[in-house]
Amino acid sequence: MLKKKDRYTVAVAGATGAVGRRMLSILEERAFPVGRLRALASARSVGQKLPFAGGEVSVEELREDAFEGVDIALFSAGGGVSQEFAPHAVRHGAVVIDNSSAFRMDKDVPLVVPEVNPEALKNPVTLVANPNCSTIQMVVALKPLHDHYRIRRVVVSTYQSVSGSGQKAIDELLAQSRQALAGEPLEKRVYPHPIAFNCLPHIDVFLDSGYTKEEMKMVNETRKILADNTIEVCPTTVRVPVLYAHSEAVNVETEKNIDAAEVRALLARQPGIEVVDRPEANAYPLARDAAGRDPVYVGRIRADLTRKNAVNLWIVADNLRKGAALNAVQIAELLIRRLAN
Ligand code: NAP
Ligand code: 12T
Repeated sequence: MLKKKDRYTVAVAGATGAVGRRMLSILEERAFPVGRLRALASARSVGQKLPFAGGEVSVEELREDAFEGVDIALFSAGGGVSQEFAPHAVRHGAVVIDNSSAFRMDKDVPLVVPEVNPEALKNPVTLVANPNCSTIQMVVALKPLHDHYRIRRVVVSTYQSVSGSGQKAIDELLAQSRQALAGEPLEKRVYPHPIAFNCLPHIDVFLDSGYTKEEMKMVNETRKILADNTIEVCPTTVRVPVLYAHSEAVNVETEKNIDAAEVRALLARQPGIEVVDRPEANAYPLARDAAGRDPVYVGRIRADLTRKNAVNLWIVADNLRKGAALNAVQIAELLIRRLAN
């Protein structure tokens, strides 16, 4: 169980990855009270140096005994690694904040977005799940609308950047873009089709229903986080040739009458949200602007001309930050703040 301390020993499992590297830099940026930082990855990376807190940390192998003395373990090395090693971290007394989909829908595991459902984090807790990136940025914007107008149905299409599938996918988009411009054949490793100059309506694996697992995460996680199984979510998730930040076109249908100007004012007051919505100045949220930043950006807020109780939104956030590493660090902050009170 996590005990109050001045400084905590923090382990990052998957520290060399696209998300793990940001976990390190965000712990540093936000001055999280880290005593010792243990950067864990596969045997391939042992001894690699990662920048942290003005110096560097040396990568150690993720092993069963790597969690001795660890207070907080941030996992971001894939579902299989979490399934195998999270129990060892817990056995050593660490609180695990897991970024994979392995435990998110377990009944006893809190699935937390600090601006949305901090009350789900009840002490004592041993494992907390970080939601899916596309779900996180959507629920940050949906929560105030649900509180004010009671959401009945959400129809969402995503435009997801390649960094969501890790460093290899970032390398693949860059390599294929160069190959395409040079008139060379496009080499595929990560995705089943070229991602350069293309859009793939396929994220994670297909299920028997015809939906992908990524789409069903948006359905199930949204309901769990908003604690309301009556909300209908109808998703299409699409990979686009963007490096960083996911965009989403979202249609929200509510029980009460909803008004776009009121929604704009309501969202502008929310912590964690920045409204960018001045069409007359061509100002709307853009992936290139959201990359490297913390807020969830919302714009194109407008009435649904075909429905009385519905609005359309365009929601953009950095998937590696709010969609993954930042949200995980915010959960850790919430945990230690609870201890301090
Ligand atoms: P990535 O860039 O491919 O990095 C993967 C990391 O996991 C690397 O540090 C890698 O270490 C480590 N790793 C892989 N296999 C391992 C093993 N058997 N033992 C120890 N370490 C191992 O991927 P990423 O984008 O950072 O994503 C990592 C995971 O985070 C994903 O699989 C997913 O579960 C989760 N994720 C969640 C969200 C979200 O929606 N919240 C978003 C993105 C990712 P080496 O460098 O040594 O190979
Ligand atoms: N397949 O954590 O490929 O559930 O963008 C996040 C991102 C799974 C997850 C992706 C994925 C997750 C992706």
